[in-house]
Amino acid sequence: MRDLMKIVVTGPVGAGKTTFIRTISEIEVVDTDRRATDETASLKSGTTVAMDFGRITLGDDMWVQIYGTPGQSRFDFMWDLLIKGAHGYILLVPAHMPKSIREARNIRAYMQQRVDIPMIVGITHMDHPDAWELEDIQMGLADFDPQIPYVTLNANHKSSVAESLLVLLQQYQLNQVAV
Ligand SMILES: Nc1nc2c(ncn2[C@@H]2O[C@H](COP(=O)(O)OP(=O)(O)O)[C@@H](O)[C@H]2O)c(=O)[nH]1
Ligand SMILES: [Mg+2]
Repeated sequence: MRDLMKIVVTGPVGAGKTTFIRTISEIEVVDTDRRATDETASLKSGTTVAMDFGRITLGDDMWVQIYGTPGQSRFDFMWDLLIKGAHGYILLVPAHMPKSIREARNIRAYMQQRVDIPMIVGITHMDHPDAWELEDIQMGLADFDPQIPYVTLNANHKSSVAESLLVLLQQYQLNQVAV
């Protein structure tokens, strides 16, 4: 029997959640991107309204299920459903959209009220000309525990996505040892 881990990828609209899962999943990704009809339409043409789902195999004995949440807070009932039973999550924050830092804080606060599981922050879009410096983003997310690892990644690059997942899995293992 393989062990099963459930990981959640969350973050504001446009952070790279759907791309992250598409980049790393071994199975064809189930995604529910729909044409955006509201304020997100100006950000991108499709947006996740329910969830993304993908899966990877680690060695011979583990499956990691990866769920991506919708970005908008009006779908926060989905955040609740998806985070339940998760072993850890990654909060993606896009470096080129400073406004999304507040949304990222809201998502984090929402998750923190529901679960106490390992998490990391993944900064995407660092290659964008308007990207904020990592330190400025960290300051924007000021109330975060200094123990939380930050990684920078491009959701389109497999090695970059794999590396962030590894950091999250390490956090999970550290947590297992500590309890
Ligand atoms: N240049 C660049 N584009 C990225 C990066 N991460 C994601 N993207 C792009 O950002 C766009 C939005 O990504 P998407 O996965 O739909 O975001 P979601 O709303 O969080 O699901 C897509 O066109 C991705 O290819 C990154 O680090 N750099
Ligand atoms: Mg999406």
